Amino acid sequence: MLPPSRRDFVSLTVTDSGGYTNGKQRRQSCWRKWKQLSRLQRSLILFVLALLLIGGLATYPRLSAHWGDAAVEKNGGEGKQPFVVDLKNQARLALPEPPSERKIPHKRGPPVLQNRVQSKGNGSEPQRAEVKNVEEEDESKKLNWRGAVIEAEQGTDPNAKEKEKAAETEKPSVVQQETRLEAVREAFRHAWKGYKDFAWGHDELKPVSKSYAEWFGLGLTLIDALDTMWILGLKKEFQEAREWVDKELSFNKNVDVNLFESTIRILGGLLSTYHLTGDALFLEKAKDIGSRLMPAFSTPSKIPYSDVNIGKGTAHPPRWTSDSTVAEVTSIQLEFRELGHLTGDPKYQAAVMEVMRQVHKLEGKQDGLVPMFINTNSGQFTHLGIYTLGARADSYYEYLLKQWIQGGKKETELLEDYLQAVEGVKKNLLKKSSPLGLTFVGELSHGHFSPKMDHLVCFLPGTLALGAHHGLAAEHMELAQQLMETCYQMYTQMETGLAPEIAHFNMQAGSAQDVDVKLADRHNLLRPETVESLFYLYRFTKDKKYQDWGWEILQSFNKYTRVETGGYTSINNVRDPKYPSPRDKMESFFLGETLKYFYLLFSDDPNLISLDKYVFNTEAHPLPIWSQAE
Ligand code: DMJ
Repeated sequence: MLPPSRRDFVSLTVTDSGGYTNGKQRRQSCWRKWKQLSRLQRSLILFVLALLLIGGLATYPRLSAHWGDAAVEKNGGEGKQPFVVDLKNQARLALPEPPSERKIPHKRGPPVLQNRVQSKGNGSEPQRAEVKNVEEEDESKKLNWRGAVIEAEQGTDPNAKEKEKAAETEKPSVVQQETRLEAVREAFRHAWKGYKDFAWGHDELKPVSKSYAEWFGLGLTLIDALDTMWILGLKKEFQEAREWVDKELSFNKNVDVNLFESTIRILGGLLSTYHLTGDALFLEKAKDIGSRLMPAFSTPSKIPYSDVNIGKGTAHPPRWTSDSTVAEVTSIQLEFRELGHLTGDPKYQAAVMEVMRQVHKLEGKQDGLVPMFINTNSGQFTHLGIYTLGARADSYYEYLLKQWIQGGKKETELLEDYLQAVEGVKKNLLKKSSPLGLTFVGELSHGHFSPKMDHLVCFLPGTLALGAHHGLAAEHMELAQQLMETCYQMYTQMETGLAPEIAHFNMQAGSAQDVDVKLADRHNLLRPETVESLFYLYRFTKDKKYQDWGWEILQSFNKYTRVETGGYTSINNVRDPKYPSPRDKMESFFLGETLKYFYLLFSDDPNLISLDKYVFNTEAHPLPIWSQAE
């Protein structure tokens, strides 16, 4: 037994580490000393050792990690597991394991977009924000936050993030664009079904009576629609129509045709289809009809007659007059100039430019505005004193600008006449309506202003915008935008959402609405002018409101003019949604122009008939702009 004083204390003898001792001896003396301790002392020592051991084990991983981290940094820090690299950043450790679809974003945009769009509204926004922050941080460090190795393509596109963001905002509009384009294709197919079933090879479909009408007997609708089918990508329909042109179309017919209408629809349609397809069949047909129309120019004044018999080679004015319409004789130039260009035969260009030369010099204009008639004997304007941008004068103004563009902007007389006419419109025909203060184009009759505006005038916003695009005054674009709003209001203020043929604008303060329509003017012929201008305005401004306005108009056409068994019909009354009164006629320009312009309006592709390469004739057939060198 030990004395009590020694039982209460643990005594450890520390040997002098500097002195040499034999190990065996030391073990023996330790053991002896241990044996000399009381049981209580030994228990206390064992307890303390056990505590030290447990504490040491508990801190081992942190120490191990720390050592590991030190080793990583020494080796450059790449290719390691994230928990090792990110020990200093506890936020990273807090991130959940990313779902597998999140591993896609660096590879492909759209699938990620979908995930993100879908996750909207699921209450997952905060988590998305957290992930995004970490991704951004990692990008700067060129280290994938997931610890995976970044693939070469992922790491080398410095704009990947911007592209992904842009794609995210574009996505809804891409879907919307395709929906609208498909709606136009569907409308075309529906119209074409009616034409095919009931009017194949004839001029116009009568969709209600399921029959057809002839005007020239030349398959007018089919030819007018050729390039529309090409642009809309309707290959099967186009092939069927080409087959008909190849096998059935003959201009060797004893038939009177209107020079202007057959030039803009048939010659224009064939030339444009030739340019778009490169198919020589259409050029051959264009040459054939072009040469057969030439007798119209054999008049005392060289101002052409309105009608030609393409089988007999004779021409004449209408039975009741020797006058021709000014718009008609001055809106055939783009087509004959292009025919001359393609054939190398100067007679085509010479004939139509002689008309322009004479009209340029004529007396009887008011500030560049032309009367509506011109005499084929004297070559003088007749019925002086009435000035309009509507029927019988409209496309004169359009073709001044477009010939200048077609010819590479060198023919200064055409430009001068156009610019003077725009000033003439501003000075004499522009007024504001009530209550909305819409800018509209009225008419002048022997010095009296009339607030009457044809739907035909709605070509003007598009033409003004085209001129501004080709370098004319920016104020032309401002006027274009004002007039575009007016043409849109001509639709929205009607009960059917469709414009009348002629509108009268209220100018007295306090009027209930801007647009009034006379009983005789309430018809809608499926005309294209407003949609045409919407197309130009959208192309040049990229303001989506123009597409939305066009979309509304297409809905209205579908609601009130679509005939169940196929085709669309013009209607008598745009103010009666209960009974718009079908007229049982689908004009060829509905397929040639209206649906084509809808399609181009809804497309966001500026190269789909680039307005720097093509100029549209007045029937919406694109013809090439000649290069500057020509
Ligand atoms: C088309 O034949 C042409 O757009 C022409 O310039 C005017 N009339 C119809 C369409 O409204």
